[in-house]
Amino acid sequence: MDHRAAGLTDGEALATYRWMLLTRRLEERLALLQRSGAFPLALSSRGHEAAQIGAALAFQPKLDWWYPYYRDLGAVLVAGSTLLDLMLSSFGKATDPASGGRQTAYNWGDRRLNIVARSAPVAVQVPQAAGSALALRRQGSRAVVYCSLGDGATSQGDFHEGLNFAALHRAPVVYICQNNQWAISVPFGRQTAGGSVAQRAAGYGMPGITVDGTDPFAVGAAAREAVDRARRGLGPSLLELRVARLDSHTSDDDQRQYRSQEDLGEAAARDPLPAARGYLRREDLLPDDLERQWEVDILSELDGAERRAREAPDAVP
Ligand SMILES: Cc1ncc(C[n+]2csc(CCOP(=O)(O)OP(=O)(O)O)c2C)c(N)n1
Repeated sequence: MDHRAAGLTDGEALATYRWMLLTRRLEERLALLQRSGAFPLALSSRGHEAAQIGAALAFQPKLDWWYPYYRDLGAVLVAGSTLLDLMLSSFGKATDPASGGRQTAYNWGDRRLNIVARSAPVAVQVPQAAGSALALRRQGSRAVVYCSLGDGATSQGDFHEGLNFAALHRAPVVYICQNNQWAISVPFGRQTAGGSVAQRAAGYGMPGITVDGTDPFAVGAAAREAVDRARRGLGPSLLELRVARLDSHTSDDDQRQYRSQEDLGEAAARDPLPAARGYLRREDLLPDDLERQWEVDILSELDGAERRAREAPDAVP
């Protein structure tokens, strides 16, 4: 989608891509660190960046509340987590803002930023986000709640209970389903009746919208509308962002065991990074030197964060 049609200035379009690039480079560093034995788990967000950044930028950090799921690296960055915060969490250090290194990595949380740590069962955050949203409204807050989940999580009872409760009470929450077509090794078609997540919203009387999750500007436009609706007291929405999962479920998984070469090739072709970059280049918005400078800056930020995280005290046993 043309970024102007999505209501963004040239500067905002560039900033969107800068966030996507930061997310990608951080993900790559965490994967490398895991492979080198620095910590046990890495969980890839590659392929989801446009969805995460496009959606998260529609919210107001520090005012709004966040229930991100484990793949939502880009959203926690936009919410205000620093590279150091996220490294501390992956390294399991005592100063990790989520849990002092006690929680499994990728279950991020930060009291300072209204990011609520979820627990491991998928979809538990859906009713929690509904409850928080209702509480915020009763306190007279203008805050809206961001709650993300995968497509597999929509098979859980919590998903349906949460949507029902949120809609019934007009809770100011936006549900962001990042549909990558896989729940570990189970394809979408083998666990989701009806073929659509978004359509399920109709049963609860809330808007349900399907968006190309590889287009950050289309996602942003849909998310801003949903946030605005929630802020005006009109209740929750469900966005289904269709994305491609480029990597295995986690660093403990090998997707070549259950995905065909053809499927992997189709996913790779839907990588949102080169698509967004190509768009900005065609629009003459992303000069070579700016891109080079960003890469240099991000590399140095990552090096600094990694060094400080390595030096930080370990979690207390
Ligand atoms: C209730 C529950 N069942 C099973 C699991 C194991 N599990 C962890 S992640 C996952 C896949 C979820 O897939 P999806 O919601 O599509 O998100 P994705 O990882 O694809 O982004 C499963 C089955 C779990 N954490 N909780």
